[in-house]
Amino acid sequence: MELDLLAEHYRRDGFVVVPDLVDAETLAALREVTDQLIDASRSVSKSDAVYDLDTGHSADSPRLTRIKLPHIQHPLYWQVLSSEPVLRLLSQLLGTAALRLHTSKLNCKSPHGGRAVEWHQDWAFYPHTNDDILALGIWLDDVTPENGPLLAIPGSHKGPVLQHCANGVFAGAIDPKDPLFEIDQVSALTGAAGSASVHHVRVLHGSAPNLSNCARRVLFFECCAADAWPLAGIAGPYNGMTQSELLADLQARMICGELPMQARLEAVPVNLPLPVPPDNSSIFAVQSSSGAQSAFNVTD
Ligand SMILES: O=C(O)CCC(=O)C(=O)O
Repeated sequence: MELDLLAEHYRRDGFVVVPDLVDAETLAALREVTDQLIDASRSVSKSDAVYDLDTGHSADSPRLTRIKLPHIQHPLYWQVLSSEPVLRLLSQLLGTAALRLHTSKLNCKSPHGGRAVEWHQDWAFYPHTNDDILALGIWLDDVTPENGPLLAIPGSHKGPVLQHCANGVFAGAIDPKDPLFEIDQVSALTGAAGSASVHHVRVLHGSAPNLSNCARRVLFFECCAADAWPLAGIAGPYNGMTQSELLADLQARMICGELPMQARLEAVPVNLPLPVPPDNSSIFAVQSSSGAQSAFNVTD
């Protein structure tokens, strides 16, 4: 699909599938590096700075929900992020060549039960001064209706920020019974490995457990226009930093162009992700430790 058309769909729906974003050679390299990282998790028995372990993880059968910050774990991931086809796509969708990485993650859903991600808007976790922010998800495996594809509500990026609280704390998930949650409108984003999804920071999305025989691994890069300045965030990269550390960190995250010293303020709705839930070490921990209601209480 032409970039202009992709951008039109993205602006209309708040998400779009990009067929064959990475070539076969790059895909093979990404899969190899990721397999090695997953293999190294065999010696890990507790979630740590690199791995989020899923239920049933063992040395014999590694099961992860996530590899954290893949761009820090291996240089190939940053190489792919800063490759020509990815930069062209990001600049087109974000409307600027000055691009910053907010964060990265490699979400893994193992066959037979890989974890659901409850419905949420990323914006609820990390509001900024403007919402020119998106998540690019590069598919390392084929994504099918059965292995827990990203689900999204078209047009929801233009609507309100829904309530993401449960039991008096930030839950990182909406109430599935929220009357503003139009579940009948849902779209599933599926396609071949090497393709990618892009979703806007305000689009309502989630994904079901993986009930199939096939793994679903997605390399997410959350990227913003460089003049989108972070307002607050939990489970985010800037917690506990001094102003100087924050500046150095934002500079280190520039994918291309310069970090401007002006923030662009837009009239965007902002709910702060507070109070902090008991465990904010990852989205999975936020959603489960807050006692958020599941929209996917399916059993295998
Ligand atoms: O992995 C997925 O299906 C969804 C990921 C997501 O929404 C997130 O990690 O914020």
